[in-house]
Amino acid sequence: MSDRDERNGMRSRRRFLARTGALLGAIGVAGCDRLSQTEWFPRILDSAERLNERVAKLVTGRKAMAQEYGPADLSPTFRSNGTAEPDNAEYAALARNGFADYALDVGGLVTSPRRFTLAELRALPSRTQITRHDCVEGWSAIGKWQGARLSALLRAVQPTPAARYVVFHCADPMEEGGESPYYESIDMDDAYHEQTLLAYALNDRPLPIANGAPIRLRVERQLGYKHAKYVMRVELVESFAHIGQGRGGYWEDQGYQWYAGI
Ligand SMILES: Nc1nc2c(c(=O)[nH]1)N[C@H]1C(S)=C(S)[C@@H](COP(=O)(O)O)O[C@H]1N2
Ligand SMILES: [Mo]
Repeated sequence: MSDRDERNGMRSRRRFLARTGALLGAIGVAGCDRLSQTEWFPRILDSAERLNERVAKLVTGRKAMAQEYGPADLSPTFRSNGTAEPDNAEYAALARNGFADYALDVGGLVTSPRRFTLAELRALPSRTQITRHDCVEGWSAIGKWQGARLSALLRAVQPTPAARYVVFHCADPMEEGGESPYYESIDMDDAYHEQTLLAYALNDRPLPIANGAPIRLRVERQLGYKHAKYVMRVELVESFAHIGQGRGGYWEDQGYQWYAGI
């Protein structure tokens, strides 16, 4: 979306809010007693409620929380999907050493690019949440995730005003010969969302390799393929046209939607 589109969006949103206010105002002025005796009044109320719901979505939509569950809801096992172990010699060497030498590279459109060791990531403000993971292939699992809030990491590197997306570059090659590593991207709304984490623990244990060790993204309002595993590098960009085939993710390049909201 261009800035102009965004401004137009804001303007029509304001117009919509003004119209809704006028409608609710009219109901108030007319008085409830007489109105409630008419046959059409309940229907108006009903549609006002639907309008309110739409207004609420417009105002809070991208900040709304994904449902969280309790310990009793945890799936007995959290299955692995896609890559279960990256076919990458550099990654294998890190894994052999228990990821002691791992560092997450954060750069692109940021004021202070830097690398974060696992200890530094664990020291960032964190969050623990029990959520349901939904894969387009038709399975779900509930797991307990702990990780650094992506918002905290971003505050540390200070994205420039031009930054519009966060890109996650992964360790697993998706083609023979080490080509086309898995990657994903999200916009700034999801990047600053309270439940968006760089997770380092699953069900109170260090993240297993099968689930993306040492760091994987949790972006709870979206489908499974957005949750990049084996994240090695985070890049802030204005556009992802120059990355992969330009659609913002490995599966997006194969035709999946970029915004996979649930
Ligand atoms: N790097 C990487 N990330 C990935 C994938 C992958 O193959 N490689 N698969 C995606 C898909 S389709 C799903 S459903 C989830 C699976 O996460 P899990 O292995 O923890 O179940 O990871 C996503 N992230
Ligand atoms: Mo998936």
